[in-house]
Amino acid sequence: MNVFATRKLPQEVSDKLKQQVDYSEWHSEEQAMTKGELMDAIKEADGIISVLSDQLDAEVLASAPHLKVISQLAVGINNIDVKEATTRGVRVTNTPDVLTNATADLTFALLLAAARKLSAASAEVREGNWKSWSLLQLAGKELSGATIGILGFGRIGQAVARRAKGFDMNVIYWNRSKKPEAEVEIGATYQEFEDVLKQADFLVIMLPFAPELKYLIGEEELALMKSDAILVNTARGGLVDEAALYEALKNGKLAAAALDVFEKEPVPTDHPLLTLPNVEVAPHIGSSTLATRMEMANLTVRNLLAVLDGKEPETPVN
Ligand code: 8YV
Repeated sequence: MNVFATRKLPQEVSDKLKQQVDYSEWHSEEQAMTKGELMDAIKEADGIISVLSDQLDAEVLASAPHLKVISQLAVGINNIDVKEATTRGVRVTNTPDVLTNATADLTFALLLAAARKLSAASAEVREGNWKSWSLLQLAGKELSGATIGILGFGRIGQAVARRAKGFDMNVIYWNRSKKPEAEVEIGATYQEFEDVLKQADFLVIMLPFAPELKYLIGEEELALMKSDAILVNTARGGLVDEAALYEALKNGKLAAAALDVFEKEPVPTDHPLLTLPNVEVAPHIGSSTLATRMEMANLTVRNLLAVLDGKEPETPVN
């Protein structure tokens, strides 16, 4: 069996794969593959290990006539035309659950960084601008007693809610379907979408991307929010209209934002949002703890080998 990975896998994982399949991987960690390079690389592939930045659309799938499995190294699958894969008899798998805690942790790290102005605080120390003590020096936003509004109450949204409870926050959420059991277990309350926007002191986006959710948070939605609220997005860049977010942050209609995800990734360094002092940023590292990334890699390989072996994968998508 021929298997191609679009990213380098850890040596111990690729060594394991090499014992069982004819394995190759994209050589560069600096440069993602172009569509042409991807189509060329998977011509003979029975299996692909893919990540979010690989566009596996109908055209690309057509270039891999032997393909049996796409094993995605992510929980998100918005880069894959799953319908087309299913039509072609290609199994798709992903990595849910194993990254829930790591992603919820990073969400909280960013939320706290924005609430307590950590980038500015760090710069003040490093750049020699820490002159003396003053009463309101870098005065931040209190978490205790504040309302956190979570849009999307799946696994990661609920893990964020649990952490928020530990910080004595009032937790409200919106989700397409209500989650009564989780509400009771965690102590969260369902609210209508607009009410979450209006009430949240911290708005956390925890939804998967779908075309109909593009710019879910735009000018109108931002206008409903409190002007001293903080927006946190560790889900998908396309869910937020970045131009509208920039205007709101620049014009004092929103206090701050913390972003791990962007509409275009890697985000261009001349992006207007990066010029604002009230924006905390990270390079899409929600799931990136050593333990979680290794578990994601191992699950991806187990799923791939299961399908190639004619067995049911642990975490199938189709
Ligand atoms: C991935 C993610 O690490 O799993 C997801 O959906 O967004 C991240 O955990 C990354 O996008 C690689 O595919």
